[in-house]
Amino acid sequence: MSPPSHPGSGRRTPWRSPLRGPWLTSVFGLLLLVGIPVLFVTGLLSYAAYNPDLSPVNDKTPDKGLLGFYLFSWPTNPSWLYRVTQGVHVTLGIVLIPVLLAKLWSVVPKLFERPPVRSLAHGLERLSLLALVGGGLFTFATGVLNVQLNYIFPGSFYPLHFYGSWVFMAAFVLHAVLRFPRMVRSLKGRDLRAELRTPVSRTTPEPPDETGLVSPDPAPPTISRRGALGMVGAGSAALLVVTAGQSIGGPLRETALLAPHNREPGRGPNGFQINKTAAAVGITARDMGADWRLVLRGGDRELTLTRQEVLRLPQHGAALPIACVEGWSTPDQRWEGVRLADLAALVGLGSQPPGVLVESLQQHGSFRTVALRDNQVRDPRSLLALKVNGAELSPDHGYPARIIVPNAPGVQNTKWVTRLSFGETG
Ligand SMILES: Nc1nc2c(c(=O)[nH]1)N[C@H]1C(S)=C(S)[C@@H](COP(=O)(O)O)O[C@H]1N2
Ligand SMILES: [Mo]
Repeated sequence: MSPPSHPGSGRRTPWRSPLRGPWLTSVFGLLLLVGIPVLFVTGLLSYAAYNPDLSPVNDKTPDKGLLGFYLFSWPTNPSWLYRVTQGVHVTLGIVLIPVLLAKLWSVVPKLFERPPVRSLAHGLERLSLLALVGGGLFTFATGVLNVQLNYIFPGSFYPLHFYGSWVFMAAFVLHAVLRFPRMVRSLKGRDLRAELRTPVSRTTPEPPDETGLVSPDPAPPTISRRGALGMVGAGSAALLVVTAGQSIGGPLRETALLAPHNREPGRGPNGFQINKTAAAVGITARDMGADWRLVLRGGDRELTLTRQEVLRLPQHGAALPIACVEGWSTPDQRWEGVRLADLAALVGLGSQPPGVLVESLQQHGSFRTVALRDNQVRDPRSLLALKVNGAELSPDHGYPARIIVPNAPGVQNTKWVTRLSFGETG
């Protein structure tokens, strides 16, 4: 190998792309500056929608402390809101992955800067970059693995994604504030439209500047900036096409090639996506059979009903979706059953009913119990559903009875319900 022979740089750097420079980094940075706050806000809303401050059974991050400062009582209106916010959260997160990777690629020489620490200030800056890059990759990775149902991290998804995102956002805000003026300057330095007309043959490096992003020893171009932006854009567009269908539902669900496909619901009235099947959580035909009872509790009153008795109570309908935290959702299904408020009245809590602790037949695993807030119990569309789309609930959709509440995350729509304790939070 010949010794390095270029002035100004003692050793040959491995990062020689002539595309790297403050302008390209700023284009990716601007996209993330718009997208990541949307991810953060929709993520915060999703956490609030779980009603974590209502009950320990709802709270997956009991040590959140001040990070729960913003929690509020999640509304039941409009009924499609969580479908939209969580669909946006998951779809946008997936679509931003190529942009995130491109941004990292564009600054990679900075990440491997040597010496790694030059001064105290420089050391602090490097630490914040570690939180930014590490926190960002970690938050995206946990999110993707969770929606792919292939969650391989040690530890529960919720606290890891929650705390990871706070670390990431703290570093992100600092980074955005410090770099904003430079980003604006860099973006003004080149014209995007002109860049989109420039082929490889006329692609030249950006002028060297103090950012250190421009290679001191650039290689000849093999792709234009137009090509690089196009590649990232095409990657994001492809991810959008194979992801968004799971949130839109209906026929478009078929296009969601990246969404979990291992729980085919079949056709007919119960032919919409299933989260966990009865078999998967150990619920047998016997559990759901003639011995099933619904226990209602309110204060010191308790009432036990058979399914026939529940069916004889006034039945009401509501058209509501199921919207999972994983981003998939169904269009409105037509549910029929007994209003939660009417069930509260049966145990003497008729006017202004309180919240309720819902318990499932399910013995093991997550989501077998949930606490619902009073605003949810009081909504006339909140049902203990016995039927869907005109048919009995299927075993996998929660037979003999399940909760359905407007604008609630899927986890709160408990299946195989056996006990409702009004005024209790668990
Ligand atoms: N008992 C019980 N109820 C449950 C669950 C569960 O695992 N166990 N999963 C919840 C989740 S996360 C979702 S998204 C919805 C999905 O309902 P579906 O399978 O009828 O579509 O059920 C909820 N109810
Ligand atoms: Mo879910």
